[in-house]
Amino acid sequence: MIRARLIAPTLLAGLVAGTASGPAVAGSTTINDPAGDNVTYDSESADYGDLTTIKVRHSAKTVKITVAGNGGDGLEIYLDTRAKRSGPEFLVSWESYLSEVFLSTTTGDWEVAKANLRCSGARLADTAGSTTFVIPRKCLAKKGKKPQRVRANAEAINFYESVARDEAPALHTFGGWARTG
Ligand SMILES: [Ca+2]
Repeated sequence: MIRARLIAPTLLAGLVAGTASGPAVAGSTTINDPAGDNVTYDSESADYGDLTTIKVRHSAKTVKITVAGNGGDGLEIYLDTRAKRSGPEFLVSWESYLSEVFLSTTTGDWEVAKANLRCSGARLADTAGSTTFVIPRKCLAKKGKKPQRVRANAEAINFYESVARDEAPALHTFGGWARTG
């Protein structure tokens, strides 16, 4: 069960979102983000909240997002499912000290629109060195129609400062599309 939670809006919300075109559509796509481009504070280790690889796999029933690197306090994964609408449609969020995965809808400027979406089957699959979010494709449907393609932006979040430590591939920018295989 997805729990209600208010999510702090990311900073720098005024920037224009999205990319005009992306790489070829495929059942899976990978975002490669440089190591060492994260922001750390005080005594945190150098790799705290440093994202390196985000893989999106789009199958008949689920969208799986696997994040490699260091998630730090937690992660926010923005999902774009409609190319014609500005910004993402959904936000998948997770805090490192909780086990729940939260799903929200988003506005065109990357803010939470409706939190606490009911999404039976949304879960976290934690494996060594990476974190995988499993989102049933039906939860991403619009008027009963499941998305034909999905692309993602990932942020490692500093919850205390409400800022991103690292963004992949870049601030308010999506990776390539992953069409259902
Ligand atoms: Ca990085």
